[in-house]
Amino acid sequence: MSEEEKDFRMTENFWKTAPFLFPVRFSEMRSVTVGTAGHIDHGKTALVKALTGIDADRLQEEKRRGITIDLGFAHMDLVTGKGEVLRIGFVDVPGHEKFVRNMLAGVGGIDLVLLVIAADEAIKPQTREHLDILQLLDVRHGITVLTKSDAVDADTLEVVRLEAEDFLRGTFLEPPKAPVVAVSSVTGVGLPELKEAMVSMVAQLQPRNAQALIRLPIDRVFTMKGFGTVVTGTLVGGAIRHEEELEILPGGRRVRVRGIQVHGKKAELALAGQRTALNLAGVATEDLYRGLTLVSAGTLETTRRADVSLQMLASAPHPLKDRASVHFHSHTMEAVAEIHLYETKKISPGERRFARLKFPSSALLLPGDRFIIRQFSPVLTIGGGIVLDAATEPRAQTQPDFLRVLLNGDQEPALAARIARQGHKGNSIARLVAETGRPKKMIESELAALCKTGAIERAGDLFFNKAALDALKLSVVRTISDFHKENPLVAGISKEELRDQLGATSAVFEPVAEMLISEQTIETAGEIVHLPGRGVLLKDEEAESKKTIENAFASAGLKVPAIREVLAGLKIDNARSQKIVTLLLRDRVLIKISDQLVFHHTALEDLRRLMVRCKAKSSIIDVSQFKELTGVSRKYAIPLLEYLDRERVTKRVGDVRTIL
Ligand SMILES: Nc1nc2c(ncn2[C@@H]2O[C@H](COP(=O)(O)OP(=O)(O)O)[C@@H](O)[C@H]2O)c(=O)[nH]1
Ligand SMILES: [Mg+2]
Repeated sequence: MSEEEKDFRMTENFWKTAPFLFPVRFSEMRSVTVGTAGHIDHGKTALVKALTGIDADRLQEEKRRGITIDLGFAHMDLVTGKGEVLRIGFVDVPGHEKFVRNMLAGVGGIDLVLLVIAADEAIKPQTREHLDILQLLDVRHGITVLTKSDAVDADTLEVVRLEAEDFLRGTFLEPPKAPVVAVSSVTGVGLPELKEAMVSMVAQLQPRNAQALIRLPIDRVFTMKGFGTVVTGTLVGGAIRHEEELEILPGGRRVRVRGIQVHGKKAELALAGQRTALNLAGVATEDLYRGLTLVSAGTLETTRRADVSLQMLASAPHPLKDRASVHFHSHTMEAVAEIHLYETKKISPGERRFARLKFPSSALLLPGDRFIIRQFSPVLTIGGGIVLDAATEPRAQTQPDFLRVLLNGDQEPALAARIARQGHKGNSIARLVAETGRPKKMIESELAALCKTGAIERAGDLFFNKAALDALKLSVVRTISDFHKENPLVAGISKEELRDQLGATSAVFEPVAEMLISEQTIETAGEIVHLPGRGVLLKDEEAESKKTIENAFASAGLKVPAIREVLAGLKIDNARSQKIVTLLLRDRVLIKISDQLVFHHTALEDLRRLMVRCKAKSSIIDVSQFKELTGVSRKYAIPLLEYLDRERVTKRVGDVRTIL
């Protein structure tokens, strides 16, 4: 049986038989996750054990070597002055510089940190590195614990306290806002004060959002006999129910929650902020590993690039060049990232810049996620930052101004910018949920507020930037208007062709067309769209007359009738028939070669071919030969030859013509 398994079984059996010590209703309980941080051997694991009675060094190698290699977990309940139970889950991290990557996987989801500084050693390299990491990850609450107080005299303890206060200045752990508590895990001195400080700190914490989308970054995977696959992690958002279907990203595998344990106790529900163990159906242990994330099924997407605000530590040894590769850590995930800087070729220690990160394989990242970057060799934390956008458009189309709006952090302008970025393609609620990782309800209410201001407009299921929608409407109207100009005798453009010419998807086209119809800017007749008062169909008589005229010329070949005679035979009045002739000439169905003579375009095309065949025998032709060849009289032959001269089919040389 593995160490994890023993641990899991122990709590499982214990809580099956033991009654709850504090029988309070679930809603009255607060659950928070507390992380340790600090240099190796400063007493982090001993402190967790002194507080909880649990040895978080669970691996045999850890016990043998007496050092923490991987994350350890423990839990306890604290009771507030008002009798409220606080469930505290601990994530004990390794302090050794070789295991910072494991430390990073642990601190991702914590609410509160205990920064441990041993009174007999004071500030050491990983005290600094861990504090840097905590600040870059935007951990906002914590307590500094001076451990091993029994190992030094009172004066030394005071000196270390002053040193610590100096070291913490300007950080979230600066006293007196954040307390510094001296303890001994050996004698127990200071532990009650530490617990008290934890209770009052937890009271200041904003509860994590249980309404948010589910996100459980996996930090441990193991198999339990009789249970199967078990994963653990700190639930950073949402609530997981028994029997719920979840999705594992990257990959998209669907799994079912067969059992839940929270802070080591069997539960029906896991809430944001809680240390959570899930027994999963539908997946084998071999297919899971630290760094994968369980999410609400069908809501989020993975990415291979992310736009971020990148902060270099002042202590970083070198500037970072554009296109540099670094180790990237976020939540429990670790990857290699290539850094593409915006607006600059290098980022110096202490500087903050926008950058695009590129990953060799898919990753789940969402706006607001904090990350750490470490250089390759020697491996060292050099910076970190905040993810602004993981649904990135090509870099050339990404404006730093867009990133500035996202960095600002206000949700409504950020949503408006995400909608504006899609231009005439619009943006949907489902896509905005996937882009931001924020719950649908919140996005819906923010969109409603934005619609009221007029900054965005809804069409069907899509939301558009007002200016982009206006431009799209205008181009719909222009396209129809152009169609009318080119096709005056056609009722209107088909919806399909219009959509095609606009290059719009039907999700965009249909609602926008509906809008224009209800605004009476355009009109429809079946599948045909036209502008009001335009593209009126020819009446039956006119359509018939048009056909008669065309046929009369088409069948006549070169021996065309006089227009007057053709028109005289029609049922319609002269004005209307003249209009039809004008349109036939404009559309080049009929071609006028002189004041009197009009031909069907096919007759003239035949004539050109005839001239080509004639040239094969002789390239010189005179008027009488032309008359003979075409069978037309002189009255037609002269204008036709002049037409051919103009068209550069023939060239007049004296009395004869050369066929060109
Ligand atoms: N005297 C004394 N020794 C301590 C105290 N806390 C831890 N230690 C010892 O310091 C060593 C390192 O402790 P550990 O908790 O493993 O440190 P970690 O690497 O920070 O987790 C162990 O030998 C502990 O017994 C303390 O409060 N007083
Ligand atoms: Mg340890």
